Amino acid sequence: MNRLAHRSTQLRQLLAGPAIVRAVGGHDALTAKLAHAAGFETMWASSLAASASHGVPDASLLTMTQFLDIAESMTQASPLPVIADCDTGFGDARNVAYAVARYEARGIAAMCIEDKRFPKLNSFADGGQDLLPAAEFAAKIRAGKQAQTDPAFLLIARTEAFIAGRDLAEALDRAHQYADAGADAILVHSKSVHPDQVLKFAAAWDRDLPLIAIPTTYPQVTEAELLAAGYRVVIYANQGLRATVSSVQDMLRVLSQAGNAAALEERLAPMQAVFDLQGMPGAYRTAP
Ligand code: SPV
Ligand code: MG
Repeated sequence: MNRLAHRSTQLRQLLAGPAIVRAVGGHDALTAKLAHAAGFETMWASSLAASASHGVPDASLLTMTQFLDIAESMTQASPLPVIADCDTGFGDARNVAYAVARYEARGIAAMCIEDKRFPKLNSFADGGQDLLPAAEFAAKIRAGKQAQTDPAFLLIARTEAFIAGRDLAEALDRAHQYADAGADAILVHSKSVHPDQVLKFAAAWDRDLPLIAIPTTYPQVTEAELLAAGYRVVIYANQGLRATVSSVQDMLRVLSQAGNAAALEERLAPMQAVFDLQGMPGAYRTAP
């Protein structure tokens, strides 16, 4: 078995352990290496980050192949299992089945698909949050699960019920249907500024499937609180991307004003750190 084939098993082992599993969002191999070095257990191959890195809206514009290449490069670059954010699954149930086969073959640990209509818009954008009928999305989950050959591969069902303004009863009903269809975990997304929605969901959740939260708009919630409520995975989906934007913006503004690069030097990673991250062979090292 090649080394990538163990990633889904690794993720299942993490899910079976006592601690909450932390995933950090990213869009490239370098981020995966930084996440690993910072101590995270898994990576989230974020559609927002991938789209932003291409300078386009997170609106189902990139192709499956582009997302797959990114998730694979993250998988290759670090020992972490990668959970691939696959938006709506790139089409209908047949597209999901095809994607599962492709992602599994490239060593990605898990795919996550969401119950919005294609083309989707990022969950925090106004409009474009139409949901697929639950039965139609459940059929996508079933098709994906039938397509996998590695029994450890995970297909995560993400409900956008709260994002679309639906109530707790609908979110739970959808999650139950997706669990019945064979989903390996349920991601409950919320854009509330309080964690109440996701905490109430967990309090009412009565299945043995792991729950996943993305605390972007309710960052005050702690990992301990989520774990106590019943969440098994927390995804810090966009903090790395936003850190990149703010720090590159600040640095380049200073550089553009300064007339030379000395003003930045103390605040920059040394070349040696870059070489270390990319695994530059010693013979080529000429870093100052
Ligand atoms: C992503 O990181 O692409 C996500 C999370 O799907 S969110 O941006 O909150 O929709
Ligand atoms: Mg996304």
